[in-house]
Amino acid sequence: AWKKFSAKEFKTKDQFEEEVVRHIETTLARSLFNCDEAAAYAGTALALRDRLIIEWNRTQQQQTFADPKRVYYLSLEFLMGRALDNAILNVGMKDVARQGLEELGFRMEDVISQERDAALGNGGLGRLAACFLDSLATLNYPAWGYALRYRYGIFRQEIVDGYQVEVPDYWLDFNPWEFPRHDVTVDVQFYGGVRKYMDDSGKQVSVWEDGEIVTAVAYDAPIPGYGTRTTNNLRLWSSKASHGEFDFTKFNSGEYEASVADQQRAETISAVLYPNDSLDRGKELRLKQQYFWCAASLFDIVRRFKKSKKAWKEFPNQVAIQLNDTHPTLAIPELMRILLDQEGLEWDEAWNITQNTFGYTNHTVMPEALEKWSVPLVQHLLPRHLQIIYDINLQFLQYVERNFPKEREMLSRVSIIEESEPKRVRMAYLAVIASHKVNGVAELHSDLVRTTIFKDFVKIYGPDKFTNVTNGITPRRWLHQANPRLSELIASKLGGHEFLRDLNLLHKVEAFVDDKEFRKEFREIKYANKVRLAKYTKEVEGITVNPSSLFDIQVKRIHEYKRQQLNIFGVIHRYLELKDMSPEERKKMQPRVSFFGGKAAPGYWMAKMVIHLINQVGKVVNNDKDIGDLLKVVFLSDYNVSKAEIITPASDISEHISTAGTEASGTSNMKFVLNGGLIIGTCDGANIEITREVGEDNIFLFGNLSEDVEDLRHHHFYGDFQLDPSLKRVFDTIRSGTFGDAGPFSGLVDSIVDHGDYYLVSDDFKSYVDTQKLIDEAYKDQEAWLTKTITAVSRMGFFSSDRCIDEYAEMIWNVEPLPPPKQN
Ligand code: 26Q
Repeated sequence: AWKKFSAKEFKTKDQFEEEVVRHIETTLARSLFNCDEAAAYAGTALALRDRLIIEWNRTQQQQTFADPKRVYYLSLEFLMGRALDNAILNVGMKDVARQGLEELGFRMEDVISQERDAALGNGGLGRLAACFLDSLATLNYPAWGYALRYRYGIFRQEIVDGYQVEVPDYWLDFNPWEFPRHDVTVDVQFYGGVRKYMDDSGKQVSVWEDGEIVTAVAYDAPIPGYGTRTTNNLRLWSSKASHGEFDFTKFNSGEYEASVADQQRAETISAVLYPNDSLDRGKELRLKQQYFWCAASLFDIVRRFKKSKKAWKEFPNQVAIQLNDTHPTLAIPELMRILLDQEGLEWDEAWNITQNTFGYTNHTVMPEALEKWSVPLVQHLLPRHLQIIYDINLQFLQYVERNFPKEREMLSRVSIIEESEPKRVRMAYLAVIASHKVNGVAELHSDLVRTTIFKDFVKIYGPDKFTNVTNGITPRRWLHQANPRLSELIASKLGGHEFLRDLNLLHKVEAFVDDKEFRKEFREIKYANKVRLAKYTKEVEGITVNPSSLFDIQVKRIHEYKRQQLNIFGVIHRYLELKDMSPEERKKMQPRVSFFGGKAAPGYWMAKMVIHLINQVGKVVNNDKDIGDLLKVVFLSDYNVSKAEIITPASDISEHISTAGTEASGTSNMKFVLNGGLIIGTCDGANIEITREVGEDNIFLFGNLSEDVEDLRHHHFYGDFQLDPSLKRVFDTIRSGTFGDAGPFSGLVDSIVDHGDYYLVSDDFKSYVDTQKLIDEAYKDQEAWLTKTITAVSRMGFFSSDRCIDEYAEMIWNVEPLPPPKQN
């Protein structure tokens, strides 16, 4: 039905070609005679962009005119990946573009792969934000994303001698998707001091003055929805020196160097994405980034609200702001500052507005990963905000004291200010106190949010403030784009692509689970996707793998809690068992390829040693003549969104094996199953809900449960534990130098043997290895395996980010879709 929205479409391939050529010749000033793939990409992107802009403008005008309640999604990360493929799909031009490019002498896939990823994120949290934008537009919600325009995205990972090397990712050379708005700027203040005085009416007024000013410039990117004309906006702020008086003074008086230095210092704020997906404690520049972005975004939101000339009490009826983790928590004291100091509202009214405006999404319950900023740093950088935070805290603690007079020990526990040396601001507590809803990202995680880190707050506010919205993924990118053949197969059986807008329709696929023809095609598609990954592996990593092997994949950021070490120790164990066998025994074994991929934070030593161990094991195993195809180990370097689109459809098994209770949700688990792969996983995060949906027979669960973790750690602490004997043998092998110098690996081994095995690798080792054996057995029955995968795919409808966004809209934001007007 969406085909009829012709405004975004080219009528014919000739018209499309014409536009591509016109852009290459004029916009790019290039001759068609030396038109390479890069030029073809640029021309295609520009031609398509013209179509997007029409609907983008239309949508924004419609939103301005109708002035509905809008959603603002504040996220320091949007891991968008490539835009062209998605844009082609969403304007409904796949066939036209393919044919047109072919006539010009190009394969569409090659042209699409010319684009650099927009890699403005670390991992799950950033990719979730990108999926949410796709769903918000697809469902016609009036919504904006706000982030920073980093000049450098997440670093590129190279592997040199088996070690990770970080290379800067300068991605802006040619970015046709962004539109600088040099007329949309905000001046943001830092440092300075607060002056208080009484105004004529005797009211106390605070003025924040004498600070340094940095200017934020808006860069906008269109976010087209699928099967709709709605095209939303992602606004990225770039920092530059303000054109205030004193930089000019310097320049005029001949201090060119000092003037340029000031300029560079200002530009540094939005220069680089922090590549740490847990914490960079105490970095002043990170706090500056957070405030710069919050202040610019809030100014923009308030400016838009004020245009409507509504009373301030209407603000929460016009504006919903979602905080993606605590990174944007400064938006809270910033809104309070605007309302109190600039708009002259009374505290209670300002507080009411603030609480009803914000929602906060938590993504971790690991205490060491919760953001805390030192009070002296906040005092120095944001003196007025610190006062407001103290005032919020005072009001809150008085409320607690009044309502829980017998629980005075609770006060220091729930205080926003941690009484450490130095004192620190607990950002998560501030976010909880100032939001009307707090949500976790999977059921288990939301339970843990309520019973562990925010337990006291559940008591204070009641349970209704805390809720769950299980994460989801967009089926447009993670099914249709990544796996076009599977998407078309499903479309052919379901009579169209409607399932891409309503993923629950997938349940109809289950009717074909015994259909011979369907099964054959489904199997062929999986095989073709494995061949594609094998080809990529050969070309890029130089390793030959047999696509008939069982493909076992673990791709995600490298973290101790995600336990890639458990996986690689399991691989070593498998290698040792294979070595023990006679050639006859080996012949009965299931060939397997273990793929790994993921970046380590640059300062995270343990994670880097895990990468090194994987590469060293690969070197030995892949060249062992006894082993041959029975086991290969591949580290896929520089894992990112566009590589995930190749990797995800190629798994037979993917690994989601975090220590129970540590992975808030996980989202790649959903992607793999949706693409016809099964999971080996712990009872953690969304694995639990995936199990409920697909059925226990269609997933391989292992390991200790979340409720047992505390006890097990206790046993370790009192030295009351036995290292798993198979794991001990793995460690002995590592120590003997089988995988090269054992020195670098001592930390990995010692953390388990001597330092309490915090992530319970030893406790789960046997269960893990046994489950991998079960998988080998199950895989031998290819028919039964196929049935499992088809069944699982058909039951994945729940995990669409569309479902997720509808839940946020109803439970947290209270916003309605604004459908585009019908075209005549
Ligand atoms: C914080 C302060 C300073 C520097 C960096 C950071 C920082 C940056 C990124 C902290 C955390 C992150 C990213 C966290 C993240 O990706 N969490 C994941 O979120 C997913 C979406 O909800 C979940 O599926 C994953 O379980 C969760 O780990």
